[in-house]
Amino acid sequence: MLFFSRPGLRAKILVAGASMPIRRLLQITAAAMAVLAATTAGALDRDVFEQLKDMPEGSAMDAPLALPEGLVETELAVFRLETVATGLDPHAFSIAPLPDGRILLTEKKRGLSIIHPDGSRTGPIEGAPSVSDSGIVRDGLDYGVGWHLDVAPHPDYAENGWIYLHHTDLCGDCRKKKWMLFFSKSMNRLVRGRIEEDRWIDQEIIWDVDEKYYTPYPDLGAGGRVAFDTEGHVYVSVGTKGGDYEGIQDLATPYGKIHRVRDDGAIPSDNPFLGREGVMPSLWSYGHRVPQGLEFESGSGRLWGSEMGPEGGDEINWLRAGRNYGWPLVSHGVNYDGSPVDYGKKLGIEFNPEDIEQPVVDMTPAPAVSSFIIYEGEAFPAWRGHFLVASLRARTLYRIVIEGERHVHSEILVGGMARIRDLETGPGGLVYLLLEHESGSRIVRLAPDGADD
Ligand SMILES: [Ca+2]
Repeated sequence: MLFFSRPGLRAKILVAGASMPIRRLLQITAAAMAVLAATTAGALDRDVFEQLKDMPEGSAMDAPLALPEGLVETELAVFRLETVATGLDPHAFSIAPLPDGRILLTEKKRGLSIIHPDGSRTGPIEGAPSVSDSGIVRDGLDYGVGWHLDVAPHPDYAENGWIYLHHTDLCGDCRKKKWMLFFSKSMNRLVRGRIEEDRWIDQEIIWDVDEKYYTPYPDLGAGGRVAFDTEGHVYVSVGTKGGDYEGIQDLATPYGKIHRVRDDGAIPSDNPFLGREGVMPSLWSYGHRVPQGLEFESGSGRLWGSEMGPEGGDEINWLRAGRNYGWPLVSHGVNYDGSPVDYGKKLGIEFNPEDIEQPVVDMTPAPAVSSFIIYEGEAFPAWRGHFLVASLRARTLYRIVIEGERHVHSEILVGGMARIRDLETGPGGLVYLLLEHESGSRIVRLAPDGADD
C-alpha cells in the first residue's frame, strides 16, 4: 500500500507483512532528552536559521527565482552571480566542474551529460547506467526510483580519467516477484567509468549490495553523495532507502550509513567494523537520515556530512569512524506531526544517549540542507576553510565557520534565491551552484568583483 505521510514532503511505502528487525530491548529515557538539550553544539548564530520562519510552504520548486543582479556585498567578499547554463531538467542532482572548463551534470531521470564552457550540452552519455522516469511528482518533489545521483571525478582524474557515478540501480531479478509487478525496486550503487567521445566506457562496480536490500522506497531519501579522501578511499552516503527509519540502526543493512571502500572497491583493512559478524564490512558511520552532503577536509583529515532532519534537525556532522549519529533514536527536530523523535521505543532499541554523536552545526528551523563544500579556492581567499552550505526549501546559500568542533559563525551569502541542490568549486576558485526550478534548472557561479568573465 502506498500513501503519503504528509502531502508533498515525502512518501512512505508500507509493504504488507513487513516488520522491523527488533534487535535490542525497548527503552528511551528522559536522560536522552536532557543530553540533547545540554549539547546544542551549534546554538550560536541561531538567528541566521530563525529567519527561516518566512520560508515558502512546500518544496518551493515553483517559487520565483530571485537571482541578485549586480554586486552582492557580504561580510568578507563582494561577488556577482553569472549564469553558466539554463534549461536543465527540473530534477537535476549534481555538478562536477572539470579542469578543462567542462562540467559533468547529472539529472536524476535523464542521466549523465556534459556542459561545455559556452553553456551548450551533450545529450545523455550513452552506455552509462540506465535511469527510469517512472514515478509520481507531487508538489514539485519526485517519488520515483532509478536515478543518477552524485558524479565526481577521481582526485587523479587528469592522469586516470576515472569518473565516479553514484546512482540507484534498478533491480533486474527482484522485479519478477509477484507482488513487485507494479513497483520497480532500486538501491544505491557506486560505479566508475571513463567518458570517450560522449560514451561511458570501462565501467567497474565500486560499491553495491545484495539484491535483497533493493526496495521500492522512493529515491528522494537515498542520499547519494560521493567523497574522496587523500589516502585512496572513497565514501558513499546512503539515506532512508529502506523506509523512514527501517534498518538505520541495524548494522547488517546498508541504509542510513556512510560506507567506505578503496577507490577500486576493495574493503580497507582498517574499516571500523571489519570482521564483526553480521555487520557490512564497508560501514564507516551510521544513524544517518538523508545525507546529501559529504566532503573530506584535507587539512584536518576529517570527513564531514550534512543531512536533513524531519521538521527541524538539519545537521552538519564530523563523521568519525564507527560512530552513531542517532537517527531515528534522537533528533533536534520533531516529526512532521510535531511529536518528538523517539523511534527507539517503536524499534525496541536500548541505547546510551552519550554514545550518540551530536551535530557540530544544528540547523533548526531546518532549511532542508542539501550539499556543501569546504572552500579552498583562490577567488575568495577570506572564505578558505569555511563551509559553504546549500539549502532547498530555504533557497539560501550559507557560509558557516567551524573551529575545531565548534560552530562559531554563520552568514547568509544569498538568501531566498532558489533551491540549491549542489555546489562545487570550479576552475579559478569560482563557486558553481546547481539551482533547481520547475521551469528548468540552471547552473550559476559566484565570481568575485573584478574577475574576468
Ligand atoms: Ca557535485
